[in-house]
Amino acid sequence: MIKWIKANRIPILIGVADVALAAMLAIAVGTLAMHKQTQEPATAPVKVEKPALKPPVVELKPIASGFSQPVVITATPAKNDKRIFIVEQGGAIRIIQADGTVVSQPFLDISSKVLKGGEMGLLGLAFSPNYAKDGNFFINYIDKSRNTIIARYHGTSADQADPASEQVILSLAQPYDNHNGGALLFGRDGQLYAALGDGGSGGDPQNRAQDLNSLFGKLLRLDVSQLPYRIPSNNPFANQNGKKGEIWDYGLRNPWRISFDRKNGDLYIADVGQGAIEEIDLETTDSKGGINYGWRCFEGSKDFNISGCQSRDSYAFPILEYDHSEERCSVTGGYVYRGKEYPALDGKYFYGDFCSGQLYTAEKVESQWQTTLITKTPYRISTFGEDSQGEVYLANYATGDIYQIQDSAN
Ligand SMILES: [Ca+2]
Repeated sequence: MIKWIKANRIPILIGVADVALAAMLAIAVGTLAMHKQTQEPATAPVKVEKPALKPPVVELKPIASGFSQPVVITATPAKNDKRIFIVEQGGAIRIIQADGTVVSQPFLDISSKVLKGGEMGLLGLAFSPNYAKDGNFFINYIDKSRNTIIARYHGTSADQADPASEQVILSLAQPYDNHNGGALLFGRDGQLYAALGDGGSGGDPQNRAQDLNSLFGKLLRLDVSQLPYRIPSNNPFANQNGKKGEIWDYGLRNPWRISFDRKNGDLYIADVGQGAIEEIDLETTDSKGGINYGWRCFEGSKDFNISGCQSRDSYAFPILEYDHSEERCSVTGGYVYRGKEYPALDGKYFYGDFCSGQLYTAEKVESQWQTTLITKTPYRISTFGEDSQGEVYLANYATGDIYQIQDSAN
């Protein structure tokens, strides 16, 4: 609108100035100068004041249903690709098209390879930053022999991947059924980040999350530009004896969902607690990695099992934590809203609890993190996700419904 006004007014104003100039050629130069001066305010850009935003009123709009145990919501990075991909824990990936219809054939179905039940299954999906060109995407699942598998697949056509294209890049035998993590994300550095739980049981009995020679309880950072992968030379423990070079961060219990803030690259890690405290950790985009998030020494900021642990200043503690009152039991990490549709939500980090159905936002206000309970849903909030435009969604694990987070006030 502003461009239209400018483009159409400028020629008119030039015309007026020309007429004025012709009329005043015989008049004193000083008068001409004054005349031009009085014309100038009219040539200034037209200012359009944006209406002030009202306090947002968050609503959850159902956009698609019929999924079985949805655990990931994501999209390809191409801005013109408006599809949303839903991962079902049993082993299928399905597509919601831009018009809201669900493609009947799954994008990929590896259910015959997947060990299901409890916290096992198909758990992660990330599209290559160059997906439009290379067609590659990465998944994390538990196979029939209870290994965590991270594998690359290839899309054969827009709505169909090739199930025979699997190339396993990492395999890790799980000592227990639970705490498998599973989140995969590409950072703005082009590296693949993979979140792995502590191996399971309770209380991390083998102290794996603190062991730098184990991949359990870690956030890995892998260069997948060559298969199976390379260890980026600037990973914090690259080329160190007795330490796994794949590790970016450690001291995690079950980092069920992680996200990058697409505006600034900050990393949010939601780490599920043992029996008392759920936590969210923040790693700013300038981090060099190597951060110890504390498990099993600490659950949240509270001592858990400090046998063999360092002083507290050796660990990074959560920006947010909450207890298990009000039926809460398991944090589901979400996203900082950076979409365009609802500007009053900009900068708010959405997250929830799987058991209580509570949906929260968090924001840093004058160096203090503050949380707001948005609503107590009747949903089992299993995951959040972003589409290619930065709009944010969440899934109800129990019913298979997908909701978009909207602001009905603006
Ligand atoms: Ca922690």
